[in-house]
Amino acid sequence: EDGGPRPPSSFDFKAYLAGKLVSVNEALDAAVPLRSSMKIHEAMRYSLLAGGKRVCPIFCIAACELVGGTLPVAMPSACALEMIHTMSLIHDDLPCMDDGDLRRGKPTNHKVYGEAVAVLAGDALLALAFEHIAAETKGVNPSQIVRAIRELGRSIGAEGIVAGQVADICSEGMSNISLKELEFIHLHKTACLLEASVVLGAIMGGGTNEEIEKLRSFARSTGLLFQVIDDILDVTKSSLELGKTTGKDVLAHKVTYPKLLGVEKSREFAKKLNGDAQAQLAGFDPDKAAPLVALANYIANRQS
Ligand code: GRG
Repeated sequence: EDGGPRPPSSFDFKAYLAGKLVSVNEALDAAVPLRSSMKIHEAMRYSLLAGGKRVCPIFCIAACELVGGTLPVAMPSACALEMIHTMSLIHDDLPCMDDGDLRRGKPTNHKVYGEAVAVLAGDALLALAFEHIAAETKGVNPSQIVRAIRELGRSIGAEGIVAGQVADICSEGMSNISLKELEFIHLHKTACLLEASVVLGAIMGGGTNEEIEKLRSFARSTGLLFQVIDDILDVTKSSLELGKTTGKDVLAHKVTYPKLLGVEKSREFAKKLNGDAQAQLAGFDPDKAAPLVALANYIANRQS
């Protein structure tokens, strides 16, 4: 026993995940209908509905339900988060960024639709995300909706994901990146959207400020954890598999946690981050916190 909170044995995480995945995929399908023969909708749907773990939407819904909200109240935000995650992947795969050929097991958006349409599909998903929250969130006080939209804008712009991506690009080819700089990149590129996911869920669910801040802290640790595990998986996976799934020769030069700390210390750091995350959930009802406890453990233990 390491003392961290454990999900009650009655909680069936596999069934929970499968159920939420179906709900989220149905809602995403409905959110971007295929209108007439317009190429842009086809391009948006191509990447949005290509699979993916739906990590952000599920964290959003779990946070909403933890503070007493319902699934329908969280769903427009959950879909918006996946739209933004997907558009960031489309843009990240472009030749001017990571130049990726494959994403979610399929050719990348620009390989199928061309660069111009891929840029525009990303732009349209970003715009739709905000429209979708404003148009589809029902039964929530407008001041909460405005607060959520503000949080979302901040988390993806020049103080959020974009800041992380720019820092990442500027660090390319530099071998002397510090741990602090690496953490800045990951906190912004990856943790910001997970933070927004959980915070939006908690806001829509009517959480108190204290609950929202605990969940924010939980998400920042979990987001960084996601990236540390990603870095560890990168070195433990075979190079053959890596070539198939990632951008061209970016990885050879990429600074990662295992490169700076070694694999063992990176694993210890991951364990610490999971402990920090779980500690933020200690004050909540254990039954209600079970999904988030299990989700953080899932991130910590994932093998792919
Ligand atoms: C957000 C306005 C805006 C612009 C985008 C290109 C860019 C700026 C940012 C790059 C962000 C990026 C690609 C971060 C990495 C995020 C990450 C953890 C990707 C992997 O996500 P998974 O494993 O993928 O959850 P699936 O396919 O399962 O969804």
